[in-house]
Amino acid sequence: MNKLYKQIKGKINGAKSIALFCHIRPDFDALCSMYGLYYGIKKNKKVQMFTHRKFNDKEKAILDESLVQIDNFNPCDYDLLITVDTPNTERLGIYGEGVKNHPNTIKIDHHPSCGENIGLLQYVDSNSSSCCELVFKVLKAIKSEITPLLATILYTGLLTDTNSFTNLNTTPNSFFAAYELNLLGADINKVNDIINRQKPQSEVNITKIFYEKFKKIDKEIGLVTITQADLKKAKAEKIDCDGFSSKLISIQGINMSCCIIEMGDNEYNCSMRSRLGYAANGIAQSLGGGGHEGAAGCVINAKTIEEAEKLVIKEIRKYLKSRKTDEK
Ligand SMILES: [Mn+2]
Repeated sequence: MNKLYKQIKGKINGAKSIALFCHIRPDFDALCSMYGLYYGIKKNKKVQMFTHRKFNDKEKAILDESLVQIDNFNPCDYDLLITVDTPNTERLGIYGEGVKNHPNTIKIDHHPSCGENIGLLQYVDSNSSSCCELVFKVLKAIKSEITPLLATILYTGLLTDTNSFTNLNTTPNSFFAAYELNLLGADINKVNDIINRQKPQSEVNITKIFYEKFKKIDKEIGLVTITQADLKKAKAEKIDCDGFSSKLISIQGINMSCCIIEMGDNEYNCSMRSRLGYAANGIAQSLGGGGHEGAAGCVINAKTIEEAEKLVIKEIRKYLKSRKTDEK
């Protein structure tokens, strides 16, 4: 067994009580990495998962919400803390300080490091499609029993973080993990149905607005801005917009895409995608965020959504210009 897996195994076996964490505004990969780890290590231990918000219907269809706690985390109650899918303290939200000051922490993540690092022991592989793929590797290495339920959960993170195996992060390893999880009993039809075939009406409503507001800038930048008023009109929430930047990059001719969503308090969430050969993470980084080459994001503070849009477009243009100069 590789040394890192041995160290992780030692820490998990040596702990009696473990707390698990994922990032703020969690997506399926974050939640499923946490749940996957939970089911894989909970035997003969006290393991508690923590998150930041209640689950939506899709999440409830795959994950047992009664197992997770929101807030009321006391670091002294646990002798080991494990974070998944989270690159830094800030992304841990209200749990950041507690994790930062704990003497025994493990980080399992697939994001390139940015911001204030976490985890005294780190298993980070930014070439991995999803954090679930890494959790699967860890569970196999420490010889956890992978039940069909656990396989289904890990498969969900793999499917969603690769956007059904279409994102640039999809590798032979992701297909191989999917193959193995399927053999272990992952209910891939159920997951596919929940993820790809059960769009709520709210998402349909906001998607109509999304296509109305789609703008093509400089022939190759796809941009949409969604305001709180748009969400209200569609009776939708931010989560209904989760696939928007991927939709933008699926449009012919678009090389860089960006979806900006008004969060309130002069805060704008900006999610970016890039076509093969283009990188979104440098742009996100220059705006205080981060992510992967093909998928990145940041939060922008601006007075208006127009101002946020201008800031993002400026950075994208700067990047595209430098890219053209590099090509010459
Ligand atoms: Mn992820």
